[in-house]
Amino acid sequence: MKNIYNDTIAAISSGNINQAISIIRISGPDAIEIIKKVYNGKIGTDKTITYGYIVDPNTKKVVDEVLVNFFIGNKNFTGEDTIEINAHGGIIVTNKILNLILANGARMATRGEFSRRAFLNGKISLEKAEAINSLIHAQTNIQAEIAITQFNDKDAEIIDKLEQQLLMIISIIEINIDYSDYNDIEQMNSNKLLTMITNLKNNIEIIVKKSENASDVYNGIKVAIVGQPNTGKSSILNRLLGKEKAIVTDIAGTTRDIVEDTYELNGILFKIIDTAGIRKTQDKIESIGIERSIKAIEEAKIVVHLTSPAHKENEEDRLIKELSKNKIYIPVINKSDLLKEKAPANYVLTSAKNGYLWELKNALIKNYLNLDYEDPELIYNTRRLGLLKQCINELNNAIESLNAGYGPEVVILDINKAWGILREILNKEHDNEALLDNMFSKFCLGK
Ligand SMILES: Nc1nc2c(ncn2[C@@H]2O[C@H](COP(=O)(O)OP(=O)(O)OP(=O)(O)O)[C@@H](O)[C@H]2O)c(=O)[nH]1
Ligand SMILES: [Mg+2]
Repeated sequence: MKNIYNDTIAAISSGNINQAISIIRISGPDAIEIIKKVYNGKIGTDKTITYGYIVDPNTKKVVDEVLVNFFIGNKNFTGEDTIEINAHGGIIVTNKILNLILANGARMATRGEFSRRAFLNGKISLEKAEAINSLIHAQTNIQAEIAITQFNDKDAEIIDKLEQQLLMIISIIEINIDYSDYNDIEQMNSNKLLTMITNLKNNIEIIVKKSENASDVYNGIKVAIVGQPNTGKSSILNRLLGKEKAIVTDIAGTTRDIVEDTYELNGILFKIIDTAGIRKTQDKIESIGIERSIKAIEEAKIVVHLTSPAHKENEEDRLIKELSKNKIYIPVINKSDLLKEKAPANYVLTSAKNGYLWELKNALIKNYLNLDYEDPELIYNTRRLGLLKQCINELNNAIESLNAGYGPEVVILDINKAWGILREILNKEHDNEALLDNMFSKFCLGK
């Protein structure tokens, strides 16, 4: 594999904090020339480590005592000469070394540029690059496990299977267009074709739906806590988080903007949003906050609707219910410590005051307990999911064309688009060779 860059990049790979060891990484065609200028130690061969000193070539002063890893050639992560300096981990020293390297011919790397080079040099797929990134940013065990499943591209199998089904459909249509005179060819029957396309579309829809559900868990499930002022929304948030994140007072209208934090329950990550209480108000700041509350409901997967004992449902509550259609809706009576009579059965009870939260926690987690994160049909990659949805659209177009009585010449256009999209998911070329191979192998045309 030939490298395509003519500049050399460098960055601190271990994070800019005080730590036991820090790593400065250099990658590109001049990596060796640059290290020679600043390193008093042996220049190693591929995959060796040598010991020495970083020395400022101008002042001749020793900057640090280091170990240097050499990855020479293209059989490494980035696919180009890479050098990693293991230094003593102080921020000052680490930055001094980086500055020396930059002063001697390297350019400061941009975010993710080493991985980007790895991808462009054909060392990792785009999906693997994304999986690495996800692993680094994983906040829960489940996220880390999912990220690792993405290292070996199992999506390819799913997409391949769909592609085979689509090729079968294309073959039937193509043959009926091109070879309609042959007798032994399965004649296209538009009802049969409709069934095949619809089945395939349904399959893809199922994959997309369960993948989106799993992706929500992967990315953090958005939960909006909403309700009338003073019902205890901020108190509930604080209790869940175990810290005083939002301001709590007995003044109605305390929270005026959304307050957000992540909360892990049984390995599942929730992004909890505390909102301004929804009510009619003349206060400009508060009403902006209320608009944001409404937006928070729209963006949330789960709506936790707080009321308090003796509260009668009013216009605002009805608005919240209306906005919560198609969401997981959890009606809650907070301040249950003040309850005088038995609460209605369909409500979850909480008391932020007493720390009585388990009913709410159960309700939050309930829908996510049975997800199988290792289901081989899950696709976590947003780009791929987006393309699958486009594919569904094209199949819908084909179904519409068929229903409107259009012939195979028209339907094939949508189907070919759908096929192109499936190929794009795995970055395959749109090649007709594969189509023809499939066509002839399945239908034995040459006899
Ligand atoms: N008795 C009792 N009081 C509570 C409970 N939860 C909250 N409170 C009190 O209710 C008042 C309002 O609490 P907040 O958490 O600020 O209510 P909020 O819904 O965020 O209010 P806004 O931000 O104004 O919409 C405070 O005085 C809290 O101490 C509870 O479970 N029991
Ligand atoms: Mg509040």
